[in-house]
Amino acid sequence: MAQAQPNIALIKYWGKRQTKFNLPAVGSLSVTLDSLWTRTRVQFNSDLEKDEFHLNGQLDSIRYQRVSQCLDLMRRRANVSYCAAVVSENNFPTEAGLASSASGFAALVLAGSKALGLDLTDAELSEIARQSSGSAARSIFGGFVEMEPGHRKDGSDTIAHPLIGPEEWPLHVVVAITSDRTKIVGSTEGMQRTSLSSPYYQAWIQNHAPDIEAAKRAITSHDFDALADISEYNCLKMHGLALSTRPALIYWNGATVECMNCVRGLRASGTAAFFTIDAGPQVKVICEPSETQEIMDALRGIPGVLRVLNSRIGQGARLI
Ligand code: 2P0
Repeated sequence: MAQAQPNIALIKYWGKRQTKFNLPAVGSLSVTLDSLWTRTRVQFNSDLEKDEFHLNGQLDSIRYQRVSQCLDLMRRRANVSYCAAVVSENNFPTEAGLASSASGFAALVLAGSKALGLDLTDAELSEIARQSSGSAARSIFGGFVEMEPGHRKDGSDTIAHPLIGPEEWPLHVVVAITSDRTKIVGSTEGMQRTSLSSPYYQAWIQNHAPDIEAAKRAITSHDFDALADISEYNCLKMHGLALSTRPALIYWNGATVECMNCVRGLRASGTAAFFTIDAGPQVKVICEPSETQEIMDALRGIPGVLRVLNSRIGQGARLI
C-alpha cells in the first residue's frame, strides 16, 4: 500500500501548454502536507476482465476512467496487459479544493508501479503522475517542491523536484473547510475554459516566472514575509484569471472571503500567517507553528467555517 499527501501550491499551476501529455503552461511551487492523506492498494490480477476502482469503500464510476488511464501508463512501461483492482481511501473531502487528485494519483502511481515490479526513480514517478494530474507530480516529494514547466514536447523535462525538506522550515498549514461539496467545475475543464476565454491568460503566463523566482529566494532564505507577499499575490492573480473566464470560475463562497480578511487582519497586527486558495472554497493558512492556535481559534469563529484542520509540512509519497 502507498500513501501520499496533498500539496498546496503557493505559486499556482493554471493552464496547459499541451494536453496530450498534460504539460503545464507555467511552473509551480508547493508545500506537501502531513496529516491529510490518500492510501492506495493496487493488485494486478490476470483473472480480472476490467480494472476496478473503489474509493472510500464504494465502487467509483466517476473517476474510473482517469484511474484506468493512469494504470495504462504503468502497464505500458512494464509491458503487461492485465487489469488491476485499486482500493483507495482519503481521510479528507474528495475534489473539494484540497488537492485530492494530487495525493490520489501520486499514491496510485507509487502503489501501481511497485505492484508491477517497476523500479522507478522519484523523477520517473513524478513524470507518470503528472500525466494523470499536473499537481500529482509535486506530491511525489515532501517539503517545498518546484514543478518545472519544461520545454520538450514529450514532457520529459516537465518534472517536479524538492527544494528543501519538511524539517528545514517546519511551518504549519491550517485549513479552513468552508464546504464539503464536490467542486462544480474541475481544474482540467477550468483551465481549458480560461485559456480559451480570459483576456488575461497570456499576461498570466508571461508574468509567472518572476513569481517562482521570488518564492524560491524567500524559501532559500526562510524569509516568511517575502513568501507571504508573493504567495498571496500569485493566489489572487490566479483567482483574478479564473474570475475573468467566461463563464466565470468563482471558486469562493462568503466564508472563503471572510477567512481571507481575517488572515490579512492577523498579519497586519503582526501574526506570521498568510493565506492561499486553490480551485475550491477552502482557505489554507501558512504560519509559524507558534501562531497555529490563534489562527485556528480565529477561523473557527467565522460563520460558514465548518471545520478547521492543522497540518505540518510532510514527506513525499511512500510505501506503508
Ligand atoms: C495548483 N491547481 O497549482 C493549482 C492551483 C488548482 C489551483 O494544480 O488538469 O487537478 O489534472 O493537471 O492537477 C489543480 O490541477 O489539474 C491544480 P490537471 P490538477 O495546485
